[in-house]
Amino acid sequence: MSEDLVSPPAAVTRRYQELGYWTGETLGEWPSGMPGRAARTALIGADRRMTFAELDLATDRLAAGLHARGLRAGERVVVQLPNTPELVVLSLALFRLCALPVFALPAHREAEITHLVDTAEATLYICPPESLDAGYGRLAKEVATRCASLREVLVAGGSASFAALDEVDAAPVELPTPDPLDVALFLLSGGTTGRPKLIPRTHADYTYQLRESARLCGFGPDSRYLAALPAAHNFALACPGVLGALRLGGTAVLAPAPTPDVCFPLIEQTRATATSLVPPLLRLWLDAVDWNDCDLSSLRLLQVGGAKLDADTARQVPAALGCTLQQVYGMAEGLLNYTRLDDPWDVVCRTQGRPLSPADEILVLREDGGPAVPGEPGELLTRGPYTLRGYYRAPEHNRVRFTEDGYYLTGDLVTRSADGNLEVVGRVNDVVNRGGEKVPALELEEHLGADARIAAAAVVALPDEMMGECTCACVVPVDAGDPPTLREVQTALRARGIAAYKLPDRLVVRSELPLTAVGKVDKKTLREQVLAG
Ligand code: OOB
Repeated sequence: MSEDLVSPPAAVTRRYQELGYWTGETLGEWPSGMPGRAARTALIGADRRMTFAELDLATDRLAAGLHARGLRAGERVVVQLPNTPELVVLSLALFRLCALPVFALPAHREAEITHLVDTAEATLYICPPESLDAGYGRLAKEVATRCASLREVLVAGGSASFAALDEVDAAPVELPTPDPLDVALFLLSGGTTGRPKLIPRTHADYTYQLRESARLCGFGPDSRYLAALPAAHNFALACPGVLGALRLGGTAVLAPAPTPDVCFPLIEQTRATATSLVPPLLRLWLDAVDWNDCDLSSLRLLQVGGAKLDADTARQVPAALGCTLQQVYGMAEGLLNYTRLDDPWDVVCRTQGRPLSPADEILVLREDGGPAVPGEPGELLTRGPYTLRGYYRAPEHNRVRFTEDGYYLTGDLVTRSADGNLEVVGRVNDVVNRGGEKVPALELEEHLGADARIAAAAVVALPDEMMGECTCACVVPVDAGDPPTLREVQTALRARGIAAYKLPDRLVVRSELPLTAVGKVDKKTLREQVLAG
């Protein structure tokens, strides 16, 4: 498998080891030295609680059961489970077996799952329960027939055609010891174009990310992290997320859905102290606070990231939810930027923070390749102790997404201020090219979002005979009975002092915007919907 992986030069590995960033720690084991860990609550799911002792035993038995069915170190396993204790037990079991989970999201379907199984040549696919969505039954069958590398499909909760994950069980056996420099898991690239790519993450880089993120976020043994977003996504998994809370002897609470009707009562019941959301969900939570009577007072930290959060929404968080806000600008590929808990409030509301590690190297490059000065937008390039050096089995892609000296081209347009904080101002290609005049989608979206009559907005390019492309604003009105007209939107934008060429040419009113698997606005689908009329 190693020829498919791109590793950093040996000297870089040595440097990260000497600096103490890459240690001998591996993901399936807890760091020693925490008295009383066994009796503490590790996991809380909808219908099940587990102490660390129970979690460890369940993990060892599942690992042994999988081993007995033929699963061996180095094999890849596509894992697609909702937020349940089973997801955590399975992940830890795979880490202990040195088998490599490929973390798919519950929203993925045939096209994505078959692509992941085929690319990883996975031998095992773990499918979500049919009780959650009848479509999963079909999905399991489809994947089993189409993917030649698969030896087995296991279904959570069981099914008529496949063995049940819950029944895989055996007396614990001796397990291999992972090399901390080995790949431990694969995350998926979050791009909204093309198929998801596989991101190899090693024990050393991922444990470093967990450790540093937990320290930065003030996590400790009393942290109770609520996974509202899919726990298989980097944000909820390890920033510091579920794995970060567990590592310190804290508790992970697994929410079956991220909506306020599910999460608010869970926060009250479990006294959750921290959680993370994408901006569209934060807006839902803020709206729900008015009619909610749950006690949210245990919540100390709300992390928001995954897409740009506007400063006005950010400012509402402490009064509405009674907790601190932290912006997180991260990517499955590695680099994480956080606002710090003691940053000035204005920095927390207006910026997406700065890199987690002193060893994160950042370049902000203008279109002509020169370095951008503070405040000037450019593409963000990065390399560092937890950023990939290449996607798995994607040499053509790697040639264009990495520089020769190992920097990853994020495709994000950012500005960096003199104090080092980053602001995401767009995507390199998310620009409407209106006859040569460039309209950055995110910039226009932020102006639209500031309109009191607009609840949510997304800007997409549509084909245009005259200009090549024209600008289409898709908006969700605050009052569905009284949506704004194109003329009214244009007038309001003009009043904000923006250039005429940036005004939208078309307005599409929607009751909601399509979302990606993790809850960001899915512009690719939105554009297809608009084109289909
Ligand atoms: C997170 O990871 P991915 O891999 O799903 O998506 C990464 C991309 C970034 O390159 C950027 O374009 C966008 O999502 N993004 C943000 C952002 N956080 C991510 N854009 C603006 N503001 C932010 N705060 O989305 C992710 C991974 C770990 C932690 C948090 C988010």
